[in-house]
Amino acid sequence: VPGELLSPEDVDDRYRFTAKGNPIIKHHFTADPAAMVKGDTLWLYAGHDFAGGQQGYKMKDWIVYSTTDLKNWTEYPVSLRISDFTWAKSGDAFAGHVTERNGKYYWYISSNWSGIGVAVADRPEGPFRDALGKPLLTNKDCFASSHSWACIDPAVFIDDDGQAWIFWGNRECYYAKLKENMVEIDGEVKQLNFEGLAFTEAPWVHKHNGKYYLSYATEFPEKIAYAMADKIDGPYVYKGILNEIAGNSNTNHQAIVPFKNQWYFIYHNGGINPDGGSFSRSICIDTLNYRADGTIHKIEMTTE
Ligand code: FUB
Repeated sequence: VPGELLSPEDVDDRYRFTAKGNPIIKHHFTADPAAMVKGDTLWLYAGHDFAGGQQGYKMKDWIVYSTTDLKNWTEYPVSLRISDFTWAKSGDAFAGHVTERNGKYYWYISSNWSGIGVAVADRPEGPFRDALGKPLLTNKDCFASSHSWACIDPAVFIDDDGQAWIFWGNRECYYAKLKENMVEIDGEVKQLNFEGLAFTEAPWVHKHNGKYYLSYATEFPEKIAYAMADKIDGPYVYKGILNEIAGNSNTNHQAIVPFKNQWYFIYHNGGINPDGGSFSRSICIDTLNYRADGTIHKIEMTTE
């Protein structure tokens, strides 16, 4: 049933399905993709939207998927709910990001008004548990902010030298180093300033041929813009729009990963008829291709 919440009680096994074009998942509404590649498997961590008719971003849990060929997918029983974070008073399962370090999997999540937390698991599909029992970052870490939901949308990047970084924000983009344990901020929180179209939310950092790429949602309805830098903390040089407004969804939120010799752009639209829309979103995957100078061709959104 589209949008219906899964729970361990009613899902006793993994659910397998075959993607037929975009959106790739048609039996749930899914949003805010975060992807992690490990060996021959792409792991997809998704927000779980409600079925059509819902107003507002009021998701209660996240869902984990895996694939080895982007066609045949496995969905796992829900392993992380916003209620697992007792401090997340607003109870909205906003965007997250998963990364691995030293054999543990860290799922950074955000909750509207409550901040950013981190859950940890021994396996990529979970079960995950709140690692801290308190937020990792709160609105007071968004020192330049004029509004109360600035502390959302974490994106973590572990650089080649082993240093982990976390980026996040709404209206302003913040960043900090993470300690080796991945659950403590190391040093100062800083604000990232860059020219070009204004930052709305959804930062994602990746590296290609020695260059750093910061992609992010801009304007509203959102497009995805990107900037490039020689160092992870900038200065970032604005390069343009990477992805236009994704159909009938006001938000756009990207994950960018290499998988089996091709880069992919994973995002959401409101593409399931008749119920899809800004609050009932669906994850899509398209290819991402670089030019010789390192800039990126605009994403061609497909339905095939
Ligand atoms: O899904 C809730 C919020 O909408 C996310 O945190 C933002 O990135 C936007 O997609």
